[in-house]
Parts: sequence; C-alpha cells; structure tokens
Amino acid sequence: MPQETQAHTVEFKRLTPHPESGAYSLDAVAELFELPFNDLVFRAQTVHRQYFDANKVQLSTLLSVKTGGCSEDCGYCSQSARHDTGLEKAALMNADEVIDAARIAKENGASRFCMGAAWRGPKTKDLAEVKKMIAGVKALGMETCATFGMLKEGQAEELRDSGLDYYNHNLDTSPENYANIVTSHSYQDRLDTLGKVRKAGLSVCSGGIVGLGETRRDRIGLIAQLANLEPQPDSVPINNLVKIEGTPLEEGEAIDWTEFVRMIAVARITMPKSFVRLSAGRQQMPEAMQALCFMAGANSIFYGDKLLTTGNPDVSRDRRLFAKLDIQPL
Ligand code: SAM
Ligand code: DTB
Ligand code: SF4
Repeated sequence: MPQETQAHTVEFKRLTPHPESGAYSLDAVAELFELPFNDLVFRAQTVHRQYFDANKVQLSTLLSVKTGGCSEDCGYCSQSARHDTGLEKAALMNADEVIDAARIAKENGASRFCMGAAWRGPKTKDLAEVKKMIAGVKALGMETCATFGMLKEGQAEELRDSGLDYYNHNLDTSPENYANIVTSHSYQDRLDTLGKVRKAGLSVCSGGIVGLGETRRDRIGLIAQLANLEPQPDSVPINNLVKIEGTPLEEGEAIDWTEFVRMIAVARITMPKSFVRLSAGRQQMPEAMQALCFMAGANSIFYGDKLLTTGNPDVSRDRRLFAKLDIQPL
C-alpha cells in the first residue's frame, strides 16, 4: 500500500464491543474517546452512513405541560421546588391547549411532539387529562413522546394505550456520579422505569447531560450504560447543561466544545441504529459546532423556540442553518 494511503487508514478493529456478549466495557468506550478527534469524527460519520441518510435530521418539539414545583432535587433543574430559580409554577395544562400547540409544531415541520411534566412521577388523578392530550396529539398524525418521571406498575401500559409512542427518561450521568447530582431518587429507580417502558412495548428515549462537573470517566460510564441497555434506546438525547441561576450547578465550568462533539461521536458509534439528539444547549452553541455534531452523527434536534423552561434557537434560525448545511427534516 502506498505511504499516502496508509497514513489515511484508521485502525478500527480493537474498538469494538465484546465479541461474545456484545457489551461495551468502560475501557472500550474510553478508547473511542481517546481517538484523535478527526479519526473519531470520521469513524462516527462512517457508522452513521451505514444506517441513516447523513443529510436528514429528525425534529421533535417540546412542551412543558406541567411546570415547576417538582419534589425532586436534580441539581441542574430549574423546576425543582428545592431550588430558588424564580420559575413561575403552572398547573397541568388542559388537553386542548396542548393539542393546539402540537398542531403548530406540526405546521412548522416537527414530526414528534414531546410533553414534559415536572413530576417525580404521574399521579393517578392526572392520568385522564394526560391520556387525552396524548390521544389528541397522536390523532394529528404526529409521533408522541412523554417525559413524566418515574412510572408505577401499569402506567406505561396506560400511556401506550392512549397513543404514546416514546417515553423519555434519561440516565443523565454515570451510576457513580448520580448521587452527586440527585439524591431524591436513585440510578436504579431510573433503570427500573426504563424497564417498565420497554416491557410495555413503548420506544425508549434515554440519554444524559454533560457539563455537570463530571469527569470523562463519568461520560464514558453514561455511554456504557446506555449502549448496554438491551435493546439499545431508540433515541439518545445528549444535553449540554443550560446553567440555571439558583441551582447548585449554576457556576460550574462548561465542557470544552471538542469534548461535547466527542460525546456525540461516541454515542453514534456505540449506538449505531439510535437517533442521537443534539438536545439542550443549542442556543448557546455556535453554528459551526452544531454542524460538527451533525458530522459526528447527531440526527435529531429539539425544534421550536423553547425547550421546557429555557430558550432554544427559533424556527427561522434553524431553517437557515439547515439550508446552509443542505439538511432536510426527516
Ligand atoms: N421530570 C422528568 C424527569 O426528570 O425525567 C422529566 C423532565 S426532566 C426536565 C428531563 C431531562 O431534561 C432531564 O433528565 C435532563 O436530562 C434534562 N434537563 C433538565 N434540566 C436541564 C438543564 N438545565 N440543562 C440541560 N438539560 C436539562
Ligand atoms: C431531554 O433529554 N432534554 C429535554 C427533554 N429530554 C425533556 C429537556 C431539556 C430541558 C432543558 C432545560 C429547560 O428548558 O428547563
Ligand atoms: Fe423534577 Fe425532572 Fe427536574 Fe428532576 S429533572 S427536578 S425530576 S422535573
């Protein structure tokens, strides 16, 4: 092989899951993070093209259907009743208002509508309204997603029967780091809910946040947890911490942009058939960084000018970015 060609050949062989179990060890994930940046992004883009059209990105719109006053103490969250973030609480919205918002999201081009509630988990008294909103959004012809916290036995089936397609429940960080961020529920609680969601036959959306003050080893641990879920999550949101005044994490140092792109690339390589969503934090991200995330295999975004309680690039800005990158919505 001529010298020049050799120089461009990337050695991929060792960086694979365990040949028999298919599981990703922490060391195998760490090796991916340690690849030279260009080799990692190239590999991620190569894997991406095996399963997806590299010029298509899926659009999900979020709506907070019940805001603030949450009993949980997640250190990053504007909606925890334990932090003084100045957020105005709001009761559960009625189904008609939610369906109207979904209709607008659909007109703007979103294919999935994700309803979020600041709950430890849904209460029985709230389920009737929630099921009505899910059914109404589904009837618009959109994919439906909900993120309502921990589920009790039978609730996933109830949500499924009302028309729910996806349930979002993030592992957020490594098992070792979880108690530094949240103490009011455990990592095992999160895994148990994911098990119930899967058992009910719902599609699983699960990812995490970076920029919490975690180490790279924690990021590796999060990826290994997600990649070793059986089956792997259908969607994997990767959030860059949006710093919220009044939360314990308001003053931490953001991770370097290269580390964020690495996180996306490693998620793509280890979960080749999953949608990897470039999630919270896009408003603070330069366009070139977002473009690199797409190059590294991100193929989904939150679309619309609001996430749950914080801002997101508005629709016209995202349309301009997509036009520059020749990306089409899926
Ligand atoms: N209460 C439910 C729960 O905790 O699963 C659903 C809503 S919760 C806001 C959904 C996810 O949003 C969290 O798991 C976290 O990954 C993400 N998130 C929340 N606040 C964030 C922030 N300030 N920056 C980035 N991501 C955030
Ligand atoms: C996910 O992983 N990120 C979304 C969604 N799933 C529910 C939420 C992001 C929240 C960002 C902070 C806020 O707007 O409150
Ligand atoms: Fe509550 Fe979810 Fe926020 Fe945690 S992340 S405080 S559970 S809304």
